[in-house]
Amino acid sequence: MGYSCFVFSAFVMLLVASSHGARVGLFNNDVNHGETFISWDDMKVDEHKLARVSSRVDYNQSRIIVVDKNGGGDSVTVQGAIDMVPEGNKQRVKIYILPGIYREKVIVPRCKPYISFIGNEGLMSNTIISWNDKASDKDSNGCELGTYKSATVTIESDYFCATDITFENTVVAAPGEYGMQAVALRISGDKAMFYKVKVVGSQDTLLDETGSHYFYKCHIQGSVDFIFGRSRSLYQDCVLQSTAKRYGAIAAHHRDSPNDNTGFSFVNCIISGTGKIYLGRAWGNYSRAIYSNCYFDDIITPAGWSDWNYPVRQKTAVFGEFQCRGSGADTRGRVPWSKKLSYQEAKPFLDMKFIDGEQWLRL
Ligand SMILES: *[C@@H]1O[C@H](CO)[C@@H](O)[C@H](O)[C@H]1NC(C)=O
Ligand SMILES: CC(=O)N[C@H]1CO[C@H](CO)[C@@H](O)[C@@H]1O
Repeated sequence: MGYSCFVFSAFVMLLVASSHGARVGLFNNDVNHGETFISWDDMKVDEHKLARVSSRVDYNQSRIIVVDKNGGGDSVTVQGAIDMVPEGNKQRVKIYILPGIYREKVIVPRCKPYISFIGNEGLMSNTIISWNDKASDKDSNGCELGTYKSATVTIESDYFCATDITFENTVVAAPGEYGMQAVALRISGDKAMFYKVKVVGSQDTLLDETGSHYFYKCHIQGSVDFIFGRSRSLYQDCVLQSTAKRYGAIAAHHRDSPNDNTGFSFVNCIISGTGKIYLGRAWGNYSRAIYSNCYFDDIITPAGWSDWNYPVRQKTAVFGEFQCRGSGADTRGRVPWSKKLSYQEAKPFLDMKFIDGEQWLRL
């Protein structure tokens, strides 16, 4: 990773030096504000400042890079904007993406922290990053991509945030069909926030891979295991939209030890669409998923939870519901090894403390 990052950024430096000489000065990394947290300012741009290229700095000296597919900004692609950010970046860089469908695969490498993606305020469907790779597609060497590399947008760096934008993978999986896993968003960086972001796919939509993440007022759509990975994440006030035909599942959380602090906590979310679907499937012995104060449409399979055909996991998986409502929330048909939580049991999962938010979120 380090090597490819180095080579890549050396190439970018050349590119920047030749075609954007005047803008190199925008990235004076001498100043480190030490802002090791994410705030609302990081998800806003002062649009008045955008008119003059020479002063594209924003609140707290954040840099702004404008992406306009029609050529009116600093880059016509999202990846082009990321390429302008220096390796080892130490300050917030806001990538402001004008409305349109950006058909590209995007990677924010590990060595570029503090990046924001910002779309049109209040209009998350206007700015769309879209691609259509699936697990069984081949790379240039003829090897199958696999699920992880199918992602349309991959975020490897820490302190990433995004708002008012859609991440999409347009592959539609038919149940049981080989190699149809198709990730729209893959997040492996630590400490990330997604606010009013839409993630649209079918099988394996959102790879919530590793780290602590906060999804607030997001819309996540898919059919099978459409939120999966090893992260510790809070999904608050989100809509989880199932497009499953007969069978599907929302959360496939992967946890191998009772000592891992990871898990998916869904708080005050709405689950709707088509089904029937499982609330979760046990990927790993200690898989953990909790739904609290959520509304479930009549699309939840009565058993609620699956052991992934490993009955041994019934003893150790941590699957719980707390005060959910709606016709899908009737727990009478649930597998006996899932839990109906008391307030005391649910409490650690109910707010940002679950993700140590007080250490890295200032909202
Ligand atoms: C899961 O539990 C089973 C039964 O205890 C054990 O054999 C297996 O090694 C465990 N898997 C992992 C990854 O720890
Ligand atoms: C994130 C951050 O540091 N925000 C600060 C930006 O500057 C304003 C004042 O101009 C502060 O109020 C914010 O806290």
